[in-house]
Amino acid sequence: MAELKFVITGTAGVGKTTAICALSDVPPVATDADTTDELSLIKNTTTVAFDFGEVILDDGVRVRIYGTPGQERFRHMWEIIAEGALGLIILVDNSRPDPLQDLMMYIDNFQQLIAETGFVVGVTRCDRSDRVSIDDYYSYLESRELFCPVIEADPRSREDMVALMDALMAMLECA
Ligand SMILES: Nc1nc2c(ncn2[C@@H]2O[C@H](COP(=O)(O)OP(=O)(O)OP(=O)(O)O)[C@@H](O)[C@H]2O)c(=O)[nH]1
Ligand SMILES: [Mg+2]
Repeated sequence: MAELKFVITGTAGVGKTTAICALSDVPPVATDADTTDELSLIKNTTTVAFDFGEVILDDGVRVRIYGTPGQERFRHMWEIIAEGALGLIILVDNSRPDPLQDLMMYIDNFQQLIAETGFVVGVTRCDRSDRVSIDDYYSYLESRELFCPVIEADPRSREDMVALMDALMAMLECA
């Protein structure tokens, strides 16, 4: 049976673990530990290794989804998780001080994966801040000669996350 591997990345607290819990058709695996630093002001736990979930598509294809740790001190995991991946979902927290800078950081770090496969951008916490618009994301990507779907997505919503995954699959089919 065919298998696909996708990766979800983005800043600490953007909602990667939440997204995989919402998406997964099997009990998800998380490697969260208690937060100890300034992140503890925002939430109680953080991913220290990876998240794992699996989506079974209508045609029986299994999509294995791995989430990265968001904190930069665990960035040694990013390359390991990216190995063999066929697509990337970058989640961007629209309520952070400079979401476009965050996006740039993840595009730069996953440059190879992006060049070899495809990626989509999911913008979270649009309910908390609309300072940066979806058009601003498209303008930024265009300035870097990158073209991909940018979609508002609440990681708690399975429907939103499925829409992101569908957009990624459409991108991959076009490539
Ligand atoms: N209101 C609102 N809350 C959100 C949204 N996106 C994420 N959250 C909340 O933000 C938190 C995200 O936490 P996690 O899923 O642990 O984030 P993470 O990206 O896995 O973080 P690390 O593992 O630390 O990198 C959860 O409490 C979500 O409910 C959104 O669009 N709106
Ligand atoms: Mg996490």
